[in-house]
Amino acid sequence: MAQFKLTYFDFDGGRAEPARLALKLGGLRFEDIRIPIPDWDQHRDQFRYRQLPEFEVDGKWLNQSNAIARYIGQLTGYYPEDLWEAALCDAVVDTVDDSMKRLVDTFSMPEDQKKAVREELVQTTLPLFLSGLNQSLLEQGGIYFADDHLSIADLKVYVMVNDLTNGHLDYIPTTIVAAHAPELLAHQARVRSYLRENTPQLDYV
Ligand SMILES: N[C@@H](CCC(=O)N[C@@H](CS)C(=O)NCC(=O)O)C(=O)O
Repeated sequence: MAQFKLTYFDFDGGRAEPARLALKLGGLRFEDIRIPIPDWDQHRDQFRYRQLPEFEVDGKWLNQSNAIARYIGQLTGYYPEDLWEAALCDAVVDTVDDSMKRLVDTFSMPEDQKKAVREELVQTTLPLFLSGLNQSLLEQGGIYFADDHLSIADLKVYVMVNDLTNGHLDYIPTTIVAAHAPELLAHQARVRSYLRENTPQLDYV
């Protein structure tokens, strides 16, 4: 069997999490290398683009979280084979990135600027993206985002909803998803159940 190695930061969320979850759902054994965030400065220079995640398959190297998730999704059956359904899946994945990038950009801001920018995001960008994703889910039947089957698009949205509702992001109310995208909360519960049923070794979902 191929040797898989995923390197990211030491938390259950963020850009590598859809790939981690797809690896576990697919039953693929992998080395889950987690760099503690406080140690990042001393590790940064060993990575080609000074950023994570990175993925290796039998010594071959891959970067970009969505390319990694797509590759693992294709290996494990969590990426649509139908071209149109695959395009729908990709669009959801990229939409989540567009919305979360605005938030990630605030991480390094001074506190007063971070507060102002996040409060603005809560009023404008996040409602727009959340309600759009809510609508996309409903258009596909309200259960999964593509192909009537769980895919990396569902894992991507699930991780985003977890990140927005777990109370770890200052100035982002944990009620924001309920306020603008109630279907995404039902979807979060559905994906969590699926993960619990299909990856019993996961104890944090
Ligand atoms: N487009 C890239 C973005 C990667 C990225 O921005 N990674 C962040 C963590 S989520 C990072 O490594 N930040 C560390 C730094 O910039 O020093 C991807 O999706 O993989």
